[in-house]
Amino acid sequence: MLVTTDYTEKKTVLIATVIKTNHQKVLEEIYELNSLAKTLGAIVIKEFIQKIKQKPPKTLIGKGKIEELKSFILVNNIKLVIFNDNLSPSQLKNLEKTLTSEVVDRTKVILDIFSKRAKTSYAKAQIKLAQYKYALSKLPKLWTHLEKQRGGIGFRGPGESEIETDRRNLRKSIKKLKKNMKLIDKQMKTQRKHRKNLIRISLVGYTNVGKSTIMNLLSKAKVATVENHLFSTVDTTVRKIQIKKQRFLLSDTVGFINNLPTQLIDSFKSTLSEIQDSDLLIHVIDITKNSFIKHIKYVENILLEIGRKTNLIIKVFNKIDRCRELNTKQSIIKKKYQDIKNILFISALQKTSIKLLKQKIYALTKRIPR
Ligand SMILES: Nc1nc2c(ncn2[C@@H]2O[C@H](COP(=O)(O)OP(=O)(O)OP(=O)(O)O)[C@@H](O)[C@H]2O)c(=O)[nH]1
Ligand SMILES: [Mg+2]
Repeated sequence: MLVTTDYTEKKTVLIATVIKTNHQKVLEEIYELNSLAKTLGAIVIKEFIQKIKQKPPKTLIGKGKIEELKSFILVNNIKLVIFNDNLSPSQLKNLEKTLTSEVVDRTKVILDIFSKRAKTSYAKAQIKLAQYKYALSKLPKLWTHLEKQRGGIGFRGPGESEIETDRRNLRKSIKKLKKNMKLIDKQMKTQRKHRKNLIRISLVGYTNVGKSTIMNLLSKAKVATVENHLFSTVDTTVRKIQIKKQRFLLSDTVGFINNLPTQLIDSFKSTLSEIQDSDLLIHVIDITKNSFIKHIKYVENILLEIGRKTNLIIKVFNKIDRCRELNTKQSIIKKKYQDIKNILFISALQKTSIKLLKQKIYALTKRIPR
């Protein structure tokens, strides 16, 4: 039922649309999309950024650009087209037909990365749920793949009743998965009750900022995978750590990204309950990124959406070893954020100020009753 896309070594082009006001934002998004596509093994040949006044509904981009794309695809033997925009089922279908190439959107790419990275059965189930929901939202589109499988040209396509059967099956699968996940949720809640006397800390932040590196440093073990990729971590890892005589539970969670697919946020809510239940959050930020202030906002918005009971947050600006204009950035940060005593500048790679981080964690949580 689920159509998986094979990205490996496929010659790929990326397309993003821009309306007057969001040029910078789209540039950042397409840069990220490029990393995401490469993570999946695609060979990105070119990025197209198309200014539009109003999105033409049928193919998202205008006729002229479609023609340009078509010939580029033909000449360069492009096999995959990735859109930064979310595409409706009919846009997907029309674009694939016109461009004679496989077309996917940003949400699909993120879902595929998550599905590849998930290790635990719980994370796998969460991603499957998100994929089912995504498939449901694109349902008529799935049939173009089935048509191809059944011999392509000449096949008349599905009738309404077949699409309806497909829809029904998807809904059934979603219901079944949700039921299974509820059972696991219950078990996890019981486990958590046993660990109630420990202070809980979660590492949160944008993807690729160094959360897992810090997790490994604080837990003095190589428990978390560290990679220079977006979304290295999609499973939550929890470890006991000790600072002075106080014991804590530290969790490393999935990274966030701008426009994180809603299907994913929904199905990851249980994993993210580690964050909801935390007594202290360590918000890690990559200070080398120009858009780090925006990243802080995205993360704060997602935190608002999933809910958290604590107001205790340490903002940890990481990667100072690699940061150009560190002084300028530090003064911007100090001006912008009032709660200056809960801000730290560190390098997890060079272990700079890790001691300070530990002291801060200890000092902030000292008064939490256990
Ligand atoms: N230069 C520099 N690189 C760092 C530092 N901390 C982490 N990195 C690198 O940044 C990359 C991402 O680190 P991770 O710890 O995997 O980041 P993450 O936030 O867990 O990423 P996801 O799990 O993908 O969301 C890796 O290549 C790390 O080696 C640092 O202080 N300085
Ligand atoms: Mg990680």
